[in-house]
Amino acid sequence: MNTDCCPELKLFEGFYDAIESDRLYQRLFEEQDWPDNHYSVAGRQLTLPRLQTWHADTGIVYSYSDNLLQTRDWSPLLSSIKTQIESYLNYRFNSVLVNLYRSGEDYVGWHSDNEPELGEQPYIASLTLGAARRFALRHKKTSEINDLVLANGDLLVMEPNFQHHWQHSVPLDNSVTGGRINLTFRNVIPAKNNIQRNKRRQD
Ligand SMILES: O=C(O)CCC(=O)C(=O)O
Ligand SMILES: [Mn+2]
Repeated sequence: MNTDCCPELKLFEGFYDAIESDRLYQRLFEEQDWPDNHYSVAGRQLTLPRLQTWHADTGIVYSYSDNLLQTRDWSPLLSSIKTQIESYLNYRFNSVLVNLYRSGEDYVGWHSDNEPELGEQPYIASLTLGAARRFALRHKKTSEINDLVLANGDLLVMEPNFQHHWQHSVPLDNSVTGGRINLTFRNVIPAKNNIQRNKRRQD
């Protein structure tokens, strides 16, 4: 898949092969205690268009949307995926956001992963398991649109400047019937963590 638009994106297709990716998808799908995706902001009832869990090292807190994301421990499975990605990239992560797109009707809207907790230079590794989905990119200044397809087992690395220049989304796609789990491994900076309350995107 073509990442020519964005030198700050590195795509490792088939980081896990199809058999291993299917196995990981199934195990995560079953073992994750997926929370309710309804939450309220300023008294308004909202629905997150996907399911989500957040896991982090002790002391790392990432708060938004009335505690929609409770910090959970690392399961042995999540830890082992983290370790494999860390050794491959030679980079350490202290947290992961796990998104379950139950079908093509689940999505994530336009945003950058540029929350203050991630610091000025966020380095994020994103693993796709399950159904292939379009990963759309929109340049912040020119509004140029590009896209990639992220397929089962693909690992996408978003190097720091990517978040400065581009927004991304996984658009709704009614032609997709299968589920997809995406794990974005991140490094939250503890010092800033409790000072800045984070107002993250809600869709
Ligand atoms: O599902 C994906 O590929 C992207 C998820 C994402 O952008 C996020 O959780 O911040
Ligand atoms: Mn993101």
